Amino acid sequence: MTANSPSSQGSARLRDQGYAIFEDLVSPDLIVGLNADLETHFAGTAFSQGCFSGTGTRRFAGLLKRSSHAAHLVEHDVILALADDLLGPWCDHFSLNLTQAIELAPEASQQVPHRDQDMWPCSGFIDRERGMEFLINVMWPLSAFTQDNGATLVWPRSHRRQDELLITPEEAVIAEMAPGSALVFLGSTLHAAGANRTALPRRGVIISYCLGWLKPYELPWLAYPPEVARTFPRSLARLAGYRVHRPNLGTFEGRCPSLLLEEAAGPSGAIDALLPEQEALIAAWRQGADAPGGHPTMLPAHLNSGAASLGTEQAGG
Ligand SMILES: O=C(O)CCC(=O)C(=O)O
Repeated sequence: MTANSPSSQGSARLRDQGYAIFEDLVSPDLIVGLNADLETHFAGTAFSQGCFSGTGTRRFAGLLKRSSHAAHLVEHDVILALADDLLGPWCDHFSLNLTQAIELAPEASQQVPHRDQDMWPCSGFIDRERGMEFLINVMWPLSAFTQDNGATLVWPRSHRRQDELLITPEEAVIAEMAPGSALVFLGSTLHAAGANRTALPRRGVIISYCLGWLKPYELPWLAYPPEVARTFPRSLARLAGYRVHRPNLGTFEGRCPSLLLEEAAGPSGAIDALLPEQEALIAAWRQGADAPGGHPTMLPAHLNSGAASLGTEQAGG
């Protein structure tokens, strides 16, 4: 990511404002194709239930198996660079959290303002000054988003106001945008779907990415079982959960679940997936423990600070 690339400018804006709109990120034709592929799914989906989703909305997930166009959005290079910049420092790798199509029917009322990171209770315990984010969200409009049809409402800089559950409506911006553009916002940013006061549905697609060690909103291994994930480009399958998160998290039979992408998968026996610094730490411990007169807790002084952690029961056991 270069200093003046759309991603680096976008990252700076996201860190500052908590959201950014990227215009003309993909061709409107791609969005027309995606919308056409999703048409029958919208038609066949019942209204959502519950006071969060909103009764006048239709939602369905698993978009990667419903339209080949969805992969272009999921793996958009500007978006992946943003996710890498904002989430990368806090995990071994980030993962797909959700792909969901949303339709606001005419007369759908405004959604309750919320922050998506509240799904994960630990998000309330972190030191906000360190800038840790759990998620980034991308809203791709399928129809033009306007004030009247329920364009997403975003509260600028609300990621810096975590102690305020709600902020006055006057402070919200209305993310009006055309198909081909995208609204990106942080998991810590207050937002909501607006109210649709028109006679036509407002449609959009939400694609979100989270820290790879979090439980995702949508379980990708159920949405895309191995026989489906095998048809994806390898990079997409990895994003959709077929990748171990070091150390040793999210395995299948103790191994990286990417083994399920091979037709002839049949190996047995766990294989550690550790970060180089974890391997070095264990090697240092082993050296100390195996030395004549060595003690099992012996580590070189620079590693024995308490900051060094194996972070895994299996590796440490
Ligand atoms: O549809 C929108 O504009 C936003 C939807 C949303 O924030 C949600 O469902 O969590």
